[in-house]
Order: sequence, then C-alpha cells, then structure tokens
Amino acid sequence: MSETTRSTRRGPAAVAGLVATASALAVAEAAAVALSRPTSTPLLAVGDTVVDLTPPPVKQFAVDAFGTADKPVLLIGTAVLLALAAALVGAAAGRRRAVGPVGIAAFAAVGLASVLTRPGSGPLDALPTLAGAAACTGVLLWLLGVAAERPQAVDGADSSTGPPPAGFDRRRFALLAGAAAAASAGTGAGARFLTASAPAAGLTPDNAVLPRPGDRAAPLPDGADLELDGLAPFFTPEADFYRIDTALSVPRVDASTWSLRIHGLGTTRERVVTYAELLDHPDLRERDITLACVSNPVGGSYVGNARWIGVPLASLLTESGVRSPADGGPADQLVSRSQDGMTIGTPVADAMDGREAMLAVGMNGRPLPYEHGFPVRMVVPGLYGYVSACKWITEIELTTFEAFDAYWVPRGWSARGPVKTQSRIDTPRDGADLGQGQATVAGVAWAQNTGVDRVEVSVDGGQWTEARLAEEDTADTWRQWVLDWDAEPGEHRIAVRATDRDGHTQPSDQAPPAPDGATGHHTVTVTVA
Ligand SMILES: Nc1nc2c(c(=O)[nH]1)N[C@H]1C(S)=C(S)[C@@H](COP(=O)(O)O)O[C@H]1N2
Ligand SMILES: [Mo]
Repeated sequence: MSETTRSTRRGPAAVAGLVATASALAVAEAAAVALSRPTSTPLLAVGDTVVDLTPPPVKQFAVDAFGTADKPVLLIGTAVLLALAAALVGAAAGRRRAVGPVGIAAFAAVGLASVLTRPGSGPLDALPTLAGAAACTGVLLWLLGVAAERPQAVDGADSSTGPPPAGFDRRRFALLAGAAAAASAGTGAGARFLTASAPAAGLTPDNAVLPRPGDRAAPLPDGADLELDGLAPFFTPEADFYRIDTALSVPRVDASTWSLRIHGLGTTRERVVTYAELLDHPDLRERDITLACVSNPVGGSYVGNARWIGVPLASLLTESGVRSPADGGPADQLVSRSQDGMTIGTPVADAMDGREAMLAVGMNGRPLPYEHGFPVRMVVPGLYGYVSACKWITEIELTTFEAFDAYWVPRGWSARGPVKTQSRIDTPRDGADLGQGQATVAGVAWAQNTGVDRVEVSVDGGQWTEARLAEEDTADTWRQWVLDWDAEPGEHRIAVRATDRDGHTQPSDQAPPAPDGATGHHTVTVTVA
C-alpha cells in the first residue's frame, strides 16, 4: 500500500487536531510576546471582531445575562467552538491528509482578517497567526503519521509469525501527543505569564504622579453618605466600579508617549496635547461626577460615583478655536476615538454649556486604572457613557451628527443619550426576608446635571411617601435616600421613583435599555415574617 492511502482512525485523528490547535495557539501567543504585540494573538483578535460584529440584541442579551462577565464567557465560547472545529478537521484529515492544511488555512484566514483589521494594527501583527498556522500544520501531519494504520501484510504470509496486527502503536501516539500538548500548555502559560508580569513601559497608573489640582472639589458635605448597611457607598470603590467596554484585552497605553489630537470642523488650529500638558494645565480641577451606562437595567449596577481629576473639555476646545453651535460654531458633534478603535459622539453644545465636562486623568485621588481608561478619558455629567465617556482616548474630531455615526449608532442605539432620571432600592434586596416592625428602605437616585429634588416610595401600589434625601454633594452626583418603614407580615412590593429639579418625575412605563436608556420604577418584593 502506498503512503498516501494510509489513513488514521477518527479518534486519534481528532486528538491530533486538538493537539495541533493547542500548539498553534501557544506558538501564536509566544510570537505575540516576542514581538511585544500582545493583542495580535488570533484568539483575542477574533474575539474582538466577534464583539464588533455581534448584532445588538445578542450583545444586549450578553450584557443582561452575563453582565461584566460577558468577556470571559465570549472567550470560553470561542475556545469551545474552536476545539470542536479542530477535532472535526483532525478527524477529516485522518482520512484525507489534504483536508488538514486546507482547514488550517481557512482558520488562519479568519484569524488574519481579524488581526489585520484591529485598530492600530500593522503587517507585523500577521506573524503570530502565520507562525501558529505553520505549527498547526506541522504538528497535525506529524501526529497523523504517528497514528496512521500500519499497512496490513497481504502476501508471503508465514502463518506462524502472522502479519503484524493492523493498527498503530497506541502508547507511542499517546506519549507523543501528550508531550506535544504539554509543551503547548507550557509555552502558552509561559507566554501569558511573561505578558502579565512584564513591567509596563514608561508612565503607568502605578508610577504616574498627579499634581494636586488648584481647584479642588468641595469636601463631601456631612450627611451626604448615610453609611447604611446594604446601601451603595457615596463614592464607589474602584473594585466595585462597573466596567463596560468592548475591549477583550484592556489597552495598556504608555502615558509618556500618549497624545490627543484635536482637529476638525471649526477648529482654528489643530492641537496635539500631551499627558504632561494636561497635568500642567492651569484649569486642572477635581470634581465629583456619577457615571451611568445606557445599558443599565432599572435597578441595575452599571452606575458609579467617583471624584475625578481632569481638565475642562471646554478649555481645550476653546484653545483650539472651537465655538459651540449656540455661538455659531459649525460642528455640533464631537467624536472621540480611542486607542482600541471605539468612536463616541458627544454634542458639542453639552461639552461647552458650562457643565463639568472633562478630560479626566484621575479617579478617586489616583491616576485612572487601566480598566477605566488610563491615561485619559472623557467624563460628561448628564450623558450616558456611550455618548461621552471615551476611555483610552487619543483623538477628538469636530464634525456633525449628520456627517458621522459613532460606533453604537448603527448598532441600534440613539445618537444622543442624555441620562434619564433614575432611582434604585439598595436595601432591602429583592426577595429578602424581613422581621416584622421597623425596617430601613434605602437607595440612590441620580439626575446628573439637573439634580435630584425628591424621592418617593410606594408599598403595594399605595400612596407615594417622600423619603428623606441625604445631603446633596452636587447636581452631578447621585443622592442617597432613606425611609423608615413599619413592616407588617406578608409579602410586599416596594417601588421607588425620583423627581429631578426640572420637575420631571420618573414614569412608571417600562422601557428596555435600547435605544436610549431604560425607564420604569425599580421594585423589590420582600417577605415579612
Ligand atoms: N474606548 C472605549 N471607551 C468607552 C467604552 C468602550 O467600549 N471603549 N464604553 C463606554 C461605555 S458604554 C460606558 S458606560 C463607559 C463605562 O466606563 P467605565 O468602564 O469606566 O465604568 O465607558 C465608555 N467608554
Ligand atoms: Mo455604557
């Protein structure tokens, strides 16, 4: 029998496919580390591309179902699908060797397409995928050969010795496949470890030093933080601050080489601002602002409050010659672009109407963490994050809403996203069991840029009772509220609503987050013994 007709049984061939794929990922990972382009690994790039191509309802489902765990879920899902495909291609290649390289080439093409279309990518980013594909082909063909059926002797049979038994040397295959798998795991883990432990270059959140802004935030008024059990603290600790973005690997930007370009319609001169210039800016200031995500469901946790340090956006825009549309400026949209290719569209009018819109460098007294946009992000009180809060920002372009749709707009979200007045019950929790008698109902309410005027609570659809509001910090921050409730035995539904200083009371109509923010009253059901 000729070499070409030797085939490999399905089981071992599938194992060969899996091991080959593991070696491909490991080699790609190692190559990405060697090139110090950690985001050029095909798995991550494919994941990022999947994120960008995912239809909005699926994305919303992922956010609803998995919250901020949507990223690990996506990566695990991708890995499981890849493993299935690897086993199938391996099994098919067991019969016909050519299927292997062809299948690998198809997957490499998908990987290359993803890697090379990521923002900021260059031709070098193709190398990890190509190296991975080469390793995959080599390992697959080698293992298939090891596991190939030995040709059956058909002639000259000496029945006393008999033909060698059909099949292959299982032990040898298991040993070699196991060794290859272990080598892949070791290489992959080593590369991962090197990426994670490599000291980030230049200016990082750990070594950047922020000056003390001349214009400090006023001290938090007494009574602004009620410090009640179960109630969100007034300032959200970093570890609890929600994180929402499309980045599978958090960009690690070096602040010493970072710059922000401001240009476009109505600018009199293009500007490039450095980190040092921002820290030195005479208008550097500290402000308390509550940030909210448009995809926050009623009662959800995608809202957080921090003390930010930054430079007013209006100062930088004015220095670039930009005028608000209210003053005859031609641009009505400010498009921010980030290191990772996000685009976010903000009304120029909102950035320049006197509110504390800023390019933030600090969060709760420290440089921004990588996850929240180091070195610089935007924060605009009263606008949802997807239309204002660009993290890892690198560019601001003045344009019009007519001329450009930012990332989320073609994905079904409104081009404009002012924050809707909202309130939330933090304690008691939905489904809680309470004892009879005095109970504390408490939560937060927010109406950034306008201020919270009133919070009311209704039990079992009864009359609205005014809660006691905590002291206000600023109109841009959320406000805690509390109500003592005499809990009687039975099951009760507690609902809350806020009224802002424009006199707008939260409607009871339930609307989902898309396209421009959820509405409805947060309601919890409790059982009183
Ligand atoms: N570069 C980048 N910036 C981004 C996003 C993103 O996906 N990429 N998401 C935005 C959204 S939708 C929100 S709600 C806020 C969340 O900021 P946080 O993660 O610091 O809470 O960041 C905004 N800025
Ligand atoms: Mo968001």
